[in-house]
Amino acid sequence: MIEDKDLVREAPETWCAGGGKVCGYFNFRKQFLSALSEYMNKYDLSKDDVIGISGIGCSGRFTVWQDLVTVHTTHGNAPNLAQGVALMREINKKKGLVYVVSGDGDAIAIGRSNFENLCHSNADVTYLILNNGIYAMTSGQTAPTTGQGLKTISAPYGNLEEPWDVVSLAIGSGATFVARVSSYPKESKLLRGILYEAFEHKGTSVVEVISACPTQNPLNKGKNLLQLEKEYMGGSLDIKFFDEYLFSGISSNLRYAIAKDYAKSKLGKDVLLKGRMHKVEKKSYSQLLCEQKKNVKESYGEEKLSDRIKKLLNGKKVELLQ
Ligand SMILES: Cc1ncc(C[n+]2csc(CCOP(=O)(O)OP(=O)(O)O)c2C)c(N)n1
Ligand code: SF4
Ligand SMILES: [Mg+2]
Repeated sequence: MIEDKDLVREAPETWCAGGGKVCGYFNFRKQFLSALSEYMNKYDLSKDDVIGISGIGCSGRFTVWQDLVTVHTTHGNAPNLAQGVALMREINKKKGLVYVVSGDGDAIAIGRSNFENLCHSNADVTYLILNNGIYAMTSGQTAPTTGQGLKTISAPYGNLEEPWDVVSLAIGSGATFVARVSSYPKESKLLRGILYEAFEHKGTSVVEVISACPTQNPLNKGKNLLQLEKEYMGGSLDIKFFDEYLFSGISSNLRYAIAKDYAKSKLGKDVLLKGRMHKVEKKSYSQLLCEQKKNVKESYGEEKLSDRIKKLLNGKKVELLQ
């Protein structure tokens, strides 16, 4: 029986924890360990069956404290590494879990195309994005998730761009489980439940975790977690609110877009939707590849790949356009 504490690796603490500046990531870590230990016990997984991959940033430190098979990889490259690991595990029929923890900068700026490719492949990876709306580790530069107008050290007269919507991006790219939740203590039950569901989901699951950074985010500075939690709870709404009268007969990938539009036009203010937004069953690229490998053997026997291509070319030569 695995307990939460068994999954912790001793390493120096680097997240802000003093002087009223308590990082929102701590509660995420607590709920993550709790959901993961339950998941591992249910499926009888050992520590070698769980692969954790993270990028760079304060969020990237996450895997350093996990006593599992972990990789602290380069900025923006966690999704492609995870996709490759998931593919090999599918081919080798390994049981277990591949999870990624990325910051918003890591996932949506430098790693965005890798993130989209992962979602599109629907590889069996749980991708957790800690969104504090800022590049925290490097002192508070504008991130793709920073609010429009916010003054930061890299946009001193205000950020001109609208923030990227992580949920829309994940759904549009093909992820088959997508959710948004915060790491505020009042939402711990929702966070833990969604993490557990994401672990259970077969395919790419993306969970955006809204988190406070009272040290580097100008919107959070000078406020304690309780104040920030109150602001967040007042400005967010569970998508379930719309279930009764908006969603009968609507396909899962439209649910979030419709609810978002409705919330903006009917409730008259920007409400941040949270909860499970999207869930469908679909084969992953790796599953399709394994199936194809089997079928090719049955249909084409030992035919050489070069002979197959020659047949498809039907005597024509390939001309390279310059
Ligand atoms: C290739 C590369 N580019 C830039 C950096 C510098 N860098 C380190 S952390 C970071 C920002 C991290 O922001 P985010 O991913 O949101 O994580 P947070 O610190 O907010 O948790 C940047 C730009 C780097 N380490 N590697
Ligand atoms: S700088 Fe921000 S994100 Fe980084 S540890 Fe401190 S509070 Fe957390
Ligand atoms: Mg960040």
